[in-house]
Order: sequence, then structure tokens, then C-alpha cells
Amino acid sequence: RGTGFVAAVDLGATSGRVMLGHVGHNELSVRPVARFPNGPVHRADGLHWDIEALRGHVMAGLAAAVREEPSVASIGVDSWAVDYALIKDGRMLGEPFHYRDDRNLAAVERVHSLVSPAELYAANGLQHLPFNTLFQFSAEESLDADAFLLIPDLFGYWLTGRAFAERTNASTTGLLSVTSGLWDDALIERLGLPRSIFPTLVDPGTSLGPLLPEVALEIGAELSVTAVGSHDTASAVVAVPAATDDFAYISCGTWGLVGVELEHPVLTEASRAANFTNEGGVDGRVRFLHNVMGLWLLSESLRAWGRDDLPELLAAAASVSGSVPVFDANDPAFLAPGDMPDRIATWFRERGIQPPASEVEMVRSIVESLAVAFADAVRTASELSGKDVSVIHLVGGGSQNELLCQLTADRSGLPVLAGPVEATAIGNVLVQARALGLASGSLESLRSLVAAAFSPRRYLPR
Ligand code: LFR
Repeated sequence: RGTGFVAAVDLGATSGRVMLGHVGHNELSVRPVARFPNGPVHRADGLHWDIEALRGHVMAGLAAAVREEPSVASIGVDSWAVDYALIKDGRMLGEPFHYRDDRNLAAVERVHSLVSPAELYAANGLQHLPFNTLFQFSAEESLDADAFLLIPDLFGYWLTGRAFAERTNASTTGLLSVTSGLWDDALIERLGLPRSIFPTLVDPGTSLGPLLPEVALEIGAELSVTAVGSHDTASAVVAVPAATDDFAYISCGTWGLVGVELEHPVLTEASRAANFTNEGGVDGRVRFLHNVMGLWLLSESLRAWGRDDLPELLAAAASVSGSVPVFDANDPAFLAPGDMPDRIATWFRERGIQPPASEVEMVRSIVESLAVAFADAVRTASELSGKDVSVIHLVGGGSQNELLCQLTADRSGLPVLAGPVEATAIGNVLVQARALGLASGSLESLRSLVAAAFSPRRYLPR
């Protein structure tokens, strides 16, 4: 086996990046080539993604990657889940909607009048999130299209001209059978959806083919594209530097995805009631987890205050000595953009609780509330799945937040191992590298590569 370079495109809901990964015998490193902001854009008909801007950033980033490392062999793309574009005659029908748009609220009722929540859970194993793709489909005026493509698959299509549905991300649509891993034809029919728009499924590690000639010209090299765990959370969990099996993970970026990895889904009534999801992972693993509102609460608060000094605010929040009130970080009231500190204050007032008095105390309250929700979700994941948990791996952007890591250790009573920050891009790199023969073995051996290259920072409960 040799060594080689791959390019990882990782699109998060608040920022995107193109990274170069170098993988070889017992070697793993990544370095950023391009970073760019992302976020909801308000249009006349609701919240969307500025997909053309993202496309421009991705193409420029890939061209820069090729200039830096002309031998780069493959590209993999991951992003947030559930959102999609409709394609007809090779063209995109409008800009993709943002999952935080409120068009989904009425759609949820329509879907539930056709298929009950319990039947949905038995079929797809997903926690109820109002933005799961099946609800968004029900909110569409028309599904008259040749295909729907989830965001990473849309980039795959732009890069190669081929339309596929990568399986880990397809599992977040609500229309993939949790037991067979195939599109759920019976459910699709009951919901009256056109079966013809569902692309052929592929697994992570599958080659999607070479770049289209015009794209190769634009990027400056003839590369191939490889399917990765294209749901960002699937890629992040690949790169958890676990040394043992008894770990929980928190993939903390815009969201905090908190759970355990399993071989089989848990479809009990108790896990449905606790709103735990069974998402498809790389190598057929199951991500049994709960979505907790994550750094979104902080980034939206800073935006409302017109501040961009998160490190300073966190340092001040860490030295708040009195107690601050804690809110339910799972409350759907915090889903939409705008006025976050006001909405949190309202949450407290509605319950007769005095809201935090200053911006610093508000930050402390948010971080405490996230830590409480993280600790609860770890405990519940372990109880519902029967899996022992003796350590929590916190990966992603949130792993840089020392206060959050320490409070999560304190509230859970478990050690928290923090990092890597770029877990998602690293998982993306590793799945490509394995497909190219630059790395080999199970997820456990990929994870030991991560542990050796990015040793995590340890926080013990106080
Ligand atoms: C995280 C994530 C979550 C998904 C949410 C919406 O970035 O992909 O896993 O529930 O975004 O797509």
C-alpha cells in the first residue's frame, strides 16, 4: 500500500470547507484548503440555501486543492442531511429549501393523517423531526421531477453527471426501510409519492465515476468521485478516536448528535417515545442517537447581539460563580432562526423563572443547558440500547469549547474525550482512502488511525 491524497468537501449548516487528506501506512493528516460561511437565506417563498454560492466555493476549493496537491486522487462530499434539490431534464428546479423553513409544520399533520407516528417509526426508525424529507415532500407544490437529490448527491451529480442516493444520508429521508436498507416502496406508495424520483442507492466507498470533462477542466485535473458517509454525522462518527467499544459520541456542531453505535436498530415504543433515531452508518452500523439543539443556540445568540467574540464570551461565562437557570435545549421553540436570546428568556418567563440577567449569564445558561441535554441523551441512549457507556467522545466544532466539554463531563459523571475538531472531514477522508486501498480494515482500525493522529483532550468529571 502506498500513500496518497484525497479531497474532502464538508458542508455544514453554518460553514463549509474543502480539506486535503493524506493517508498512508499508519499515517493520517488533514489540512484545510478553503473555508466559507453558510446559512439560511430568506427568499420570497421562505428559507433556502444559497446553493449556487456553495457550488462556487466548492469548485474554487477543489481547484485550490489540485493546485496544492496535483496527485490528489479522489473527491468525497458530505453535508447536513434531509434537504434536497429536484432535478428535471438535467436542471435543478429552484433553490433547495432550508430544513428550518416552517412549511413543514402543516405537512407533518398531512403525513400523520396518512401514516401514524408509530407506523412511521416501525418503518423508518427515525426520531420525529418536522424537517425529515418525507414531511418536506408533502409540503412541495409539485414533485414533477426526474429525481430528487440530497445535497451531497447533488454535488456528486454536478461533478460526475450521475444521479445516486448515498445510503447513510438516504436513511434520514424517512423513506428508507430501517430493516432492509432499501427504499420503502409500500410507504412511498401510501404517501402518494412518485417512486420514479428515487435514485439508485449506493453505499459509502462506491466509486461514483470520473469528473465530467468540463468539470475536470474547471478543477484542473481528472479525478474520480467516491461516495463517503455523505451524511455529515455518519462521517463524523467514523472518525471517533475510540479505543474501546463502550463509548457514546457527541458530534457537536450546529447540532449536537448524541448517542451510541449499534449493530442493530432499537425500534421499541420506549425509544420512539424518547425520540431516538436509528440512522444508517458506514459499514451498515446504526447510529442510535438523539438530536439536541447544538451550537446553533450560541451562534444565533451572537448574531442577535451583533457580537463575534465567542471565545471571550465563553471565558467570561466560565467564571460566572452563581448558578444560572437551565432550559430544555430540545424544545422545538428554538428551531427557527432569529431572536434567540429573546426566545430563551421567554421560555424561562413562561415557567415563572427569572431569565439570565446579562449576555455572559445567557451564554453560561446555554452551555449548561446543552451539557444537561447531552448528559441526559447519553444516559437514555445507554438505557434504551442496553449498551454500557464508560466514556464520551465529543467531536466536531464543539470540542473546542472547553466549558461545554467540562460541563458535559460534570453533568454526566463520565470522562469526556474531546476532538478531533474536523471529525467529519476526517471520516470523509478515511472512507475514500479505504476505497482507494490507502487504508484498510474495519471502522475500529480506521478509528485507531484517528486516535494515533489526533490525540483527544481529556476532561474528568468534577
Ligand atoms: C448535522 C445534521 C444532523 C441532521 C441535521 C439536519 O449537521 O446533519 O445529523 O439531523 O443536520 O440535516
